Amino acid sequence: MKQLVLNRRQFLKATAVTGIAAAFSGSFKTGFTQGEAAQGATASETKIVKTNCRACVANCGVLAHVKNGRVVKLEGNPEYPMSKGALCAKGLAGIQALYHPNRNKYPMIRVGKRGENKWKRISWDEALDTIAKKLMETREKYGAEAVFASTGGGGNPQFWSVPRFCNAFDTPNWFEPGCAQCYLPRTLAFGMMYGGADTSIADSNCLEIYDDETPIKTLILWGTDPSYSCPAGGGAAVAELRAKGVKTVVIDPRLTPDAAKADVWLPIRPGTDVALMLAWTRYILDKKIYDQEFVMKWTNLPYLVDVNTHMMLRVGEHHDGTPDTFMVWDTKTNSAQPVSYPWNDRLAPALEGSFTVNGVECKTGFQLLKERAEAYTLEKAAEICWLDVNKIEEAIRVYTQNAPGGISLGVATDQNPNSMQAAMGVVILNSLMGNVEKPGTLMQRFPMSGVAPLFGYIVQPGIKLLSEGQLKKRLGTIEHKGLLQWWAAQPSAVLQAILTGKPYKPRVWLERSGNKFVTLGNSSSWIPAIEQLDFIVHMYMYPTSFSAYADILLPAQEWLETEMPVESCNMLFARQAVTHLWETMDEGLFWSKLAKRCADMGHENCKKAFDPEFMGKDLPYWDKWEDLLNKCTSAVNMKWEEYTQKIPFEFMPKKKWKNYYLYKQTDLKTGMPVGFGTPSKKLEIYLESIIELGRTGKPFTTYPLPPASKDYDPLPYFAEPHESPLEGSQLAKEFPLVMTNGRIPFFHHGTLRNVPWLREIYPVPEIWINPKDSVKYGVSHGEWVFVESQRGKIRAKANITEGIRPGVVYMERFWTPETLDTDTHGWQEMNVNILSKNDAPFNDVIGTYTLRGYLVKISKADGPPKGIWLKPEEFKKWLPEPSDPTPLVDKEV
Ligand SMILES: Nc1nc2c(c(=O)[nH]1)N[C@H]1C(S)=C(S)[C@@H](COP(=O)(O)OP(=O)(O)OC[C@H]3O[C@@H](n4cnc5c(=O)[nH]c(N)nc54)[C@H](O)[C@@H]3O)O[C@H]1N2
Ligand SMILES: Nc1nc2c(c(=O)[nH]1)N[C@H]1C(S)=C(S)[C@@H](COP(=O)(O)OP(=O)(O)OC[C@H]3O[C@@H](n4cnc5c(=O)[nH]c(N)nc54)[C@H](O)[C@@H]3O)O[C@H]1N2
Ligand code: SF4
Ligand SMILES: [Mo]
Repeated sequence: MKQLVLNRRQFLKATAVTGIAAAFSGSFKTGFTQGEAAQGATASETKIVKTNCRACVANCGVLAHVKNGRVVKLEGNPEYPMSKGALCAKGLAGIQALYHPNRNKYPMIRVGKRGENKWKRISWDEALDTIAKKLMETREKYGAEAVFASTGGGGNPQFWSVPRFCNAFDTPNWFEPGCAQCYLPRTLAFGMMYGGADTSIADSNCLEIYDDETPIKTLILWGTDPSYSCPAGGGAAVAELRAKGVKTVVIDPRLTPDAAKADVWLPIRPGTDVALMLAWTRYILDKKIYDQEFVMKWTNLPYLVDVNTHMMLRVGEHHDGTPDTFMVWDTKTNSAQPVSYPWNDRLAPALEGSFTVNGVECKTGFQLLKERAEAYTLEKAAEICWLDVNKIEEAIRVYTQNAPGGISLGVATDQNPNSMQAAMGVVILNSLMGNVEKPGTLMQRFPMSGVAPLFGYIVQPGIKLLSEGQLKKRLGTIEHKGLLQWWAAQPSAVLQAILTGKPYKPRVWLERSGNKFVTLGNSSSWIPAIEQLDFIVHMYMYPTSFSAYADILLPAQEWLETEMPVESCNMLFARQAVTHLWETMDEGLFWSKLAKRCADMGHENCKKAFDPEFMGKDLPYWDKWEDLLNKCTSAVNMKWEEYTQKIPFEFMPKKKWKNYYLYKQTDLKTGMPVGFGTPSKKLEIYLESIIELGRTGKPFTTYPLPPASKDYDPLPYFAEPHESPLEGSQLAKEFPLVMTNGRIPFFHHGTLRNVPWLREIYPVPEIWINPKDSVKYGVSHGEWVFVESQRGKIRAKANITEGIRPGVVYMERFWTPETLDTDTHGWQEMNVNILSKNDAPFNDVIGTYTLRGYLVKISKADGPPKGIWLKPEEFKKWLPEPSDPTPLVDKEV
């Protein structure tokens, strides 16, 4: 193994003992001389490097202007099919983030007491050795499961590095603050019911909307605001569609730019979406406006279900990859008949009805869905969701009378305990209208290149390493087996295990993302747990509140320093490192190095991870970083170097790539239609396989796990938010307002709060309050208010606006790097996650807790929190300190 080589490191080791802000500030000069100018440009010429932003998950194409080895300007790359040359404020902030005077520059070790904030610079070798030693000791004493890791969610290009490392280390415990709270409910529902991608615009799906020629006529934005969550790409695409006459409906308690321009805006009460979805379903079924042919032939709704076991009747179970043979009620013969895949034209199956088959009481899937939706009349939904009954009907009509179209589901419904059911509800509403794989619809399975993202290469091989016994110990996953789709633990279960020691005590935390106090629910509840941990590592681009509690801090690279392949529609791009500063390291490399250290120290599993004899050609680790990149680009038969010279290029001509109606095409192996990616090859609106998931973990494990405490429900159900504002609620007397959240376009989660130009635009969090509530609670526009839940109290600045419905308030997550060195470490003053809820009830399938839709109260405050910056000139201290580039870290493991 070659050691890390860094320029003149031996002369530069600093031994200063100092506070976080000072430790990372400009006063801590390195004296590094200038290395080679980035990308081979001579000192005087400006070179334009094609790269991709990663200030959020959208990866917009960027042209980085590099002069004298420094990035001097960023602009959008017009070749990128999704953003078409646009960049948002976060992307443009890349230079201020890169050259921020408070970057994490070197590995640091704590020298004072934890939280005292005193640090000493160490070498990467020392850091890796110290961490690996601690991991090995912990494993020896308490078992590998006593080590847990966490990472960042949306926008984190190295997401899968963490489970990969954990698998190699043989600990089942890692989490991220999204997951059960973000995206997993949707990937799970769409994956299990349809076998294709979900319809999140902010997660770069709904590829149909980027096609200038799409025949789409209507777009439903359900709990998503692309104008804020992906402004340069999806947001712009939605605006273009609207300009062309596409009708839109927005279901959102907040008047976002998309809501303001919608044909119908439904300002729903937070947390009640499933009730509204069931009402849409009932209306569509009742009025028989669903796509009869599609529902009959391509969904599993005509199949008979045993009402006692909730399982479908089968005459044949097939184990050769062909679908089982299910039963329908044939109206010609008035008897139950088997229907082989794909269809039997001699049968006339009943869609609705209850039947007795060999003494077994059965109903069709359709009948069960109908009964599930029965209670949700438009009037009932209006009452539950605080909506106007006529507006609900108008919205359904816009959707059902303007085909083709589709429903895009955002993250809003992933953030309350009804999460999985909402995602199922949207699959159903898209499918009932036959909005599947047609031109102009959102549910599509267009081919991917295999090059990007890196996920597959990074995690898949590693799964083999996690032993069966260890998987059973994964915290929270036995009860919430939907987490298995992402191989993740449940954060609340990890927290409880630390606090109670049951079923065992996690002791070491490897944390690799921004500010967990801003992104985890009820973040103060983590403090007593953190105090009990033996060892905490934090790796990030700059110090955050979380760093204050760590024992070792590691410097991660900003996106302008990293490399990875990027895919957009039918084209390929490359994120290219345009510079390298100090001793920052790509995160992917860090996890490889740590696994290697553990292997060197005798960790058998980690050794296997590097052993081609055991792992075969799909090694989860690589000798060189470039080997991984080469492996990715081998999907298009190129080495990384050649690939970066060719980008951008089409991996498939657009016409071929837009592969509509995949389900109807002939599978050459079987001679049958391809169908959907489900066990029955039908769109599984009645999600029978979720029952087996709960009982055994299938299809995400190869061996059975102990069952969850109760079966999961194959159809969506509505659950009133636990903290309910409805009449009769005791809690609502003290906390009368419903709190919700949503994106603003200036920051990505906890990131970029240290970028002067962004903080100048949005220095402090606003709380949106309806004028009626402002009168009721005696607060005026622009005033500081206290916001309080059962769990804590924060401050925010009042924005009195009709843009939020009465009874609901809205806020965004916030922390203040300027108070990092104070007792609050910047996360306690204005952070909405001090108020949110991370205990039961959880979503049954996935373990989701409540980030949106809990109760708060507001009252007048005497002013802003102490020490926060409000005036533009205060942020000047954070203006870029252009540092000379340093030679790239040797990318050998
Ligand atoms: N109250 C409330 N809480 C929330 C939410 C909410 O709406 N309301 N949203 C939830 C959601 S949807 C999510 S996804 C979570 C997010 O919560 P976290 O995942 O904890 O968020 P961050 O760590 O800030 O996100 C990781 C950041 O690091 C940046 N990054 C850049 N390069 C790298 C790299 O190489 N490696 C890594 N690891 N990171 C890199 C990413 O761009 C990203 O901005 O927060 C959740 N918490
Ligand atoms: N600028 C910026 N962009 C981001 C991110 C970021 O932090 N900042 N994060 C990225 C990530 S990880 C994600 S997951 C995506 C999320 O992207 P989106 O899915 O677009 O998510 P949000 O804006 O968080 O939430 C969407 C809308 O839901 C509304 N809402 C709140 N409660 C409810 C409710 O109960 N029901 C309904 N129907 N609507 C509700 C909010 O007002 C908000 O306008 O954004 C990504 N892009
Ligand atoms: S939307 Fe903005 S932050 Fe996200 S990738 Fe594009 S430019 Fe970057
Ligand atoms: Mo997310």
